[in-house]
Amino acid sequence: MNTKPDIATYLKQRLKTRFVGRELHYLESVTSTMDVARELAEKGSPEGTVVIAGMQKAGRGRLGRTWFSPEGSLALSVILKPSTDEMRFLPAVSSLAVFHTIKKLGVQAQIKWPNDVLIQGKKVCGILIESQLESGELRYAILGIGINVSFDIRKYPEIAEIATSISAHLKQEVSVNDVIIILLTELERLYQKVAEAHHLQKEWMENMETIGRRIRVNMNGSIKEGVAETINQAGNLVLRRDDGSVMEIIAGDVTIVKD
Ligand code: BT5
Repeated sequence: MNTKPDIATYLKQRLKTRFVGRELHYLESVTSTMDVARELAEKGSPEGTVVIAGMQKAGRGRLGRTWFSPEGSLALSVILKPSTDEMRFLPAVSSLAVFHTIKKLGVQAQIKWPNDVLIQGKKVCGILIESQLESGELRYAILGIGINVSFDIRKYPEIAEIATSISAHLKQEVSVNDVIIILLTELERLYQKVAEAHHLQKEWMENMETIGRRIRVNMNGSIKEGVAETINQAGNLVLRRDDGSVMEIIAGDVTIVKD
């Protein structure tokens, strides 16, 4: 693997975490950090191993969608090995870690269920969680986080209207390495809290723009509309339809319907 030892060493020296980033690979350019992390997990890399890319050539979102991660964006994947039961907290842990990271940089963000992070309604971060199961038990999960730190979104017409970056809000350049250090520190802090998951759940909902709003959910082409009532213990969205019935949404794309 063509890692860049200088950046990896620099980041490891600055990180004060216990296990997240103790094994850390920095690659200048990759297809997707998800693929590299998966290879490492298959070879037995420990929990907390982090793969960071300076840029991705084939970054991906859910359902094979494209994720743009040019230079100036943060793209990383982390190998985690929670219990099968704790796996359901990863969306809360990861989106809250990003939420706190952005807050520490001086910008107020919001979480959009299940795990996008927005600034003033525009997407600044996407999160992808892939898991590997064996006989119904989780072997490992790969948590992929992409944050638009410091690049000019206007150069990407496909996302220019829907996306934003941290630097656009701070009106100055932001160091991707600084954001990596804060993010990995927050991620470890929150991941260690999964044992007190009800606190996480509460904090997650408090910072979610989706709750209480009228929304439209697209589940692979099937559209449902109603009010987002709450997030249940399983991490699923509870939707109250206009006829009063209640539906549990496990996965889907949410749009806020303007009143
Ligand atoms: C996501 O998918 O939001 C998950 C993105 C995860 C990216 C990380 S980067 C590190 C790791 N390596 C990877 O290859 N992936 C992970 P989804 O909810 O499906 O949203 C995808 C949609 O977001 C696209 O169809 C675009 O509309 C939009 N999009 C693409 N690039 C974007 C960007 N840089 N900023 C904001 N929106 C973007």
